[in-house]
Amino acid sequence: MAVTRNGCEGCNDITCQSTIEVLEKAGEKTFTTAYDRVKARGMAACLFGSTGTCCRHCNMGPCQIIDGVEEMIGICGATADTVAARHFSRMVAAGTAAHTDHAREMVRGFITTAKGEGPHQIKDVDKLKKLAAVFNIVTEGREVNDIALELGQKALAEFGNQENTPLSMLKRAPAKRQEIWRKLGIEPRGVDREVVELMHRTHMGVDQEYHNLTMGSARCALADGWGSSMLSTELTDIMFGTPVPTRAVVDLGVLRPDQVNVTVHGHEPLLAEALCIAAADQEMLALAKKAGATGINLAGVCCTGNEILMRRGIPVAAGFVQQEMALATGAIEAMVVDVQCIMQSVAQVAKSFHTDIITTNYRAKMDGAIHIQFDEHEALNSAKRILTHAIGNFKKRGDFHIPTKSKLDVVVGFSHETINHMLGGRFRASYRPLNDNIINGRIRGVGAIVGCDNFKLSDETHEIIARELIKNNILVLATGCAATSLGRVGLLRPEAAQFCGESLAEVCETVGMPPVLHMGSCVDNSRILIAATEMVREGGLGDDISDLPAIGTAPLWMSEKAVAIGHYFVASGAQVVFQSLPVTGAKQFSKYLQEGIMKDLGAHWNIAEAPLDIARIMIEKIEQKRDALGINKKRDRVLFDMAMRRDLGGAGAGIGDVGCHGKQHMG
Ligand code: NFS
Ligand code: SF4
Repeated sequence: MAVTRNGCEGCNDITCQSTIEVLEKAGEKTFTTAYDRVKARGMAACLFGSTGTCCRHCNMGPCQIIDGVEEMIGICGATADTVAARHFSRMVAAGTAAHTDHAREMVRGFITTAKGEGPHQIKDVDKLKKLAAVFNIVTEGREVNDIALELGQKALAEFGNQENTPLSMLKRAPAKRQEIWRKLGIEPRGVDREVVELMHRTHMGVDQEYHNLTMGSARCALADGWGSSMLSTELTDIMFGTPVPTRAVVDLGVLRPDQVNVTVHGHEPLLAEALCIAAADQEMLALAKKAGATGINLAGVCCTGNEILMRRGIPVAAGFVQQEMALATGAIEAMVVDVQCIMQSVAQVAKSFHTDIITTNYRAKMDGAIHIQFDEHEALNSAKRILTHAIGNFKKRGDFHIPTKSKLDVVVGFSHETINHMLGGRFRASYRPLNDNIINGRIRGVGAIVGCDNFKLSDETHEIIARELIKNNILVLATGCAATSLGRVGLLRPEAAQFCGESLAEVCETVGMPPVLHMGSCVDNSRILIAATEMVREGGLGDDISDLPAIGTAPLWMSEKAVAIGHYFVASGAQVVFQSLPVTGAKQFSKYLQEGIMKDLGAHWNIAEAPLDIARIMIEKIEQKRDALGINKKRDRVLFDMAMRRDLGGAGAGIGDVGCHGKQHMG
């Protein structure tokens, strides 16, 4: 297969060096990849589908609707706006359902841990107590596990709440935002209920008013952001530790030629954490040695990778688009998967090698894979069973090629607590210095680059946007596969300060932090909600999230989860920019999402195609917010004097001070 710098036959503008290297070495490959399939499909993505006006919600259809053409509305009379709004809402419902089912598993695992069953402990007692207070749980004089059990049970009850009472976590939002939700009647109640209600409202013949549907989906999305995702993040932190800055490595080069390579792919960290413990187990290591390997190398793929990267410094081998490439190295003994973002094609690619795909969750099985059910009560035994299987494959490994040029250092682990300490100092953790730096203009604002990568656009997209933002002195927060791809191009290192505008570079260099802060997996976007709320609370930047000079983008989104995230950001007052959204065939609904919704929620969706256009919109919006706050007055450039350095560094808290781990590999 011919491969060039800018792509290869059958590939869609690949620029990722490790992908190019793997495909080159694969020679006359016996498998096909998504790049081949994109090429085979050509540009023939369905017109109606991609603009949101195809409806198949009942058996009188499918109906293809053309906005403005009388005879081209649905058989039932549904208009383009109704159909596109329904479709949008169902994406929000599906995305929320995915985060919710994930969160429920985490809560169940948390309860198991609180009961003292299973291999995990309550690690972050401070955070446990803070969250307990949100749920009105008395903590004084009580055993840690006792508090945790009550918290777990109350959290679980939030999923099935049937009363008209709002979710407990909503009260963490700025008061003004809570008032907006109350007035609009969109405070989410039970998390499951919001998903069910939205599925009902989008059934044939129910909600047929795009504005009402958009508000219904805002309620559902908020149940995700401030409900299930936030619960998952917080309880996972309490159980496995709140991330602190940690050095690690990313990209396919993290696979080891001499070790049993096991990749963990999917989303729920319960399984991944158990595998981490099992991979360090003497019995497992002895087994690996007996098979001729020097150890067991765990590496992450997709968001579960981000979870163990953030907390344990376990390397991430691949993001979403590289999952087939990881297998194509021929160096992986087993790819262990649970739920979400696992392409069915991995089973087909694995067949060309000695690799086994091991499914572990009864919800997610796959033809051609081996199933070993993960049991949270038997977590360690399940993990050992999986590893034993992987070790058994080591001797069968044939020709393999691990990219040599690609293995990049990153510093990850920027929870909102860490940002607090890093900028505020160990003894007076606060968002004050961040706010001050935004007010004085050294940092113009905050841009979040989140979500997936996909095969539709160049894989340089995240990098182009991030570079443009930091060049313009905008601090970047990243999560999910976007964060992995930014790590692959070296932007998650303190050294990347050299690509920043002068004033952001000064801040990064003083604190010793990268200009792109990795905040975790996709459910960890809830950390951004809390960080934004803290900034509001700190003062000087308005009194609602919608006042902040901050904006998010998911330029390469592919999953419905990303739409739920986008909508909970908007419903929380933060603008977002997406690359395409299947709503544009419905004129009024599309205009409402991109303009009119501003009146209701103080934020709106933006749609832009080219990466630089996305960055331009983000910069413009941030500057508009600065104008509105009155902090864009012209001022003389302030030189960075020692007092300011002390101010920024707080009590000398740099990355190292906050507790940087140096762990890179297990085994
Ligand atoms: Ni988020 Fe994670 Fe990646 Fe997208 Fe998929 S792994 S939850 S959905 S593709 S970032
Ligand atoms: Fe067509 Fe209406 Fe049925 Fe949708 S619900 S498929 S628009 S008839």
